[in-house]
Amino acid sequence: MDVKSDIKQWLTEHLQVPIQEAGNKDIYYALLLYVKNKIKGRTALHSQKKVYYISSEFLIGKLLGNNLINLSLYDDVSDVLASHGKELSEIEEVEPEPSLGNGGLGRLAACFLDSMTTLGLPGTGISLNYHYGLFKQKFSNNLQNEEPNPWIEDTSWLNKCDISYKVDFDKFSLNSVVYEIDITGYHTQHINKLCLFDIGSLDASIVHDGIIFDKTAINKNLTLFLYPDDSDEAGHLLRIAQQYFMVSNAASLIFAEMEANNYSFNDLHKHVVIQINDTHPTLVIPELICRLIEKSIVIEDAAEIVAKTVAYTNHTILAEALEKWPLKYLEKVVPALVDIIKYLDLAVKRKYPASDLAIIDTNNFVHMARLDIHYSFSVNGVAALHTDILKHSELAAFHKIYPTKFNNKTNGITFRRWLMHCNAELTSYLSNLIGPKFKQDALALKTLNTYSDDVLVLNILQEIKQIKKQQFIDYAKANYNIKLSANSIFDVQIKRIHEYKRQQMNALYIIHKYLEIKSGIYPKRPISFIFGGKAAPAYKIAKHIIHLLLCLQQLINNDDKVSRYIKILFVENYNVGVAEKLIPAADISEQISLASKEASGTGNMKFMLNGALTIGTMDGANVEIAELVGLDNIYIFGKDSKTVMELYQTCGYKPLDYYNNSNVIKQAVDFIKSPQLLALGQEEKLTELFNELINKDWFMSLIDLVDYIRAKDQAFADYENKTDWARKCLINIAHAGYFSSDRTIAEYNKEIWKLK
Ligand code: 26V
Repeated sequence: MDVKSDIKQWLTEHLQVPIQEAGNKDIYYALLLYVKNKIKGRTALHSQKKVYYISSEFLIGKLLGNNLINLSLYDDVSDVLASHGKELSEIEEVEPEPSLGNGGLGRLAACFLDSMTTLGLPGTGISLNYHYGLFKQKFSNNLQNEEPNPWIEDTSWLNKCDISYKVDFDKFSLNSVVYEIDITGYHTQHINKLCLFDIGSLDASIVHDGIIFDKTAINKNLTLFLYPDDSDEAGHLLRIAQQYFMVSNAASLIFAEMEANNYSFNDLHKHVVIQINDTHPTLVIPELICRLIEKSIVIEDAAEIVAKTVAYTNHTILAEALEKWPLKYLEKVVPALVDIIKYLDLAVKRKYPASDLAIIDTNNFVHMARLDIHYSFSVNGVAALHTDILKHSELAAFHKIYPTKFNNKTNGITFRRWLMHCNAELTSYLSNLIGPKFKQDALALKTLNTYSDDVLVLNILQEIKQIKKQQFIDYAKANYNIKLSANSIFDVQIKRIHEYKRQQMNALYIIHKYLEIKSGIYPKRPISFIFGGKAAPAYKIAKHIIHLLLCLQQLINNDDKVSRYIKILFVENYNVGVAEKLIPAADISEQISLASKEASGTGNMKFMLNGALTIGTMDGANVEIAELVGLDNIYIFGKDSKTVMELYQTCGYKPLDYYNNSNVIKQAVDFIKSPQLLALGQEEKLTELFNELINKDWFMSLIDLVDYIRAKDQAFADYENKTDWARKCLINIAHAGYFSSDRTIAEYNKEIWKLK
């Protein structure tokens, strides 16, 4: 039977009514089962050595479209549905998005699974099955509120397994329940698995008033939320319990697979490599040592074997994100590991007495990253600049004693999701123009360069951008009740809300434009400023920034005169699905972190691939983007990382000086406390943000503001020369191939994992 008939037959059999009469949700379930059935016979990749990618987050996004693409079924399913008056894209909409991640770290893990499978590398992802995910962001009164984000339905991609492991905590044990999600690769026959550990005794009814719950009831709450509030001791203990539960299960799984293959535990490192994604899975190190000791291996040898098995990826240099746990908390949750950690610490101290290398510091805090570095064989950063900063500044003391452990693996993104799925129009056009090779080998996009002076090609690229913009305009109208102009420039900043990412600096630019318009200076063309992102529930200033942006949104969008020129849209509950709609529609990609602070960024890569131009600092992977496309095709501004790091060292930055010495800065900052905004927002919050900016401004928004205004105004002026602008877009697309996660994963394998 041909594929279309097969699809049609399946749908007919699995729907209660004719296809044209069926509801979208029913069609979605039928397609989900169809895909699952197609995958059923597929076996997991297998070889002598396997990678276990342990991560507290896997931001996998909706899976239907992605799986259909990987299985080469997308077009056929789409055609069958269309012939019955149904749109596949509308069916995809009803899939709930798994809420298993927070930001770039989790999305990277998801891209990596896709690439591992596509490249035929055996790997298992390991994490937890958080029922309520991170949280759902709701806006009211111009504030972020948090609600549970339930995403698991009875029919879903999760497959319950019949294995269970016992996890011993100090005073009780929990038996795990294991769910697997099959990970397909692009045009490959094998699959990999994402293994999500859960508890059977979860009790979601303990959650009340948003995301509040009894943090001490570990047997009921362990897998409720990702990153539950840890501002008190009970929260800390819960976080440790989550991390321990994840790695203890990982160890059980790994040992079970070792045993099933009859491998000797002395050879663990020959068959297993564990990539730990940031410090959250660090406890896997003492846990594995503990398990090897139970197999009668002496602790010295066990520690050596584990260090040859574990590789650590660092994703941040921000001090507050580098985890350290009070030893006494670990004693309360996992006392069995404390003796091992103390042993590992002593062994380090004997060899390297310097206090900044110690795992346990003089205040009895356990530094997870230090544990990772001492007891792993590889430490990698995620972009060239980031790795450089790790080696020569943040982790210089470690680099000195372990020079060969350090290496760089510049992040990447899967082009299946971030081009082929989210931008079928561009994919199809590129495929016709330069041939389909780029779908397997992203570097083949370079061929596009030969068309950089072809006006016809440049025009079509602009037409595609307009189509994607119109699609987003329709979506925004339907979902946010806002009318954006197709004639406006889409200037987009979507990412977690954090001071170092400097959404506040973007807000100051918007205020600057608002004041200009009020004084009679108008932009040549309307601009749509689009934001998306969540603030950590306990992160006060980040929430103040959201408050400011929402107040500005209300002020500007309701001002008939101003809103003809500028509008703001802050999308509620930003997630992977929204990113897939917004990125192809963007003209300008905001990558404006304070130089040295953004380890890599991956949104920057997604935007360039979809023909948006970057406004950015010389930070993270922006540096590599700038090198690839050349300075004519990116808008770089601001102080560089060296200058910034010197300013930190010398305490040389005084925001008040910048505020007092520039009218432009002063007027923009003062507006935060203007009567217009105070009428819409809370005085206390806006004042706190104002004071923070002029007195502290830890991430130096004011030092870069004037240059930022220059770069943005330049970009907006350049946009008016449509052909030149389209050429810049083309050059960005043509150079995006380097940022395929297939390249990144091939490097991980060649230089770290060595699987085959
Ligand atoms: C740390 C912590 C520590 C306290 C509890 C909550 C929490 C949540 C996440 C993290 C890790 C933050 C690190 C992170 O997300 N890094 C991002 O990693 C991306 C992928 O490598 C990279 O592109 C971004 O630049 C980097 O910010």
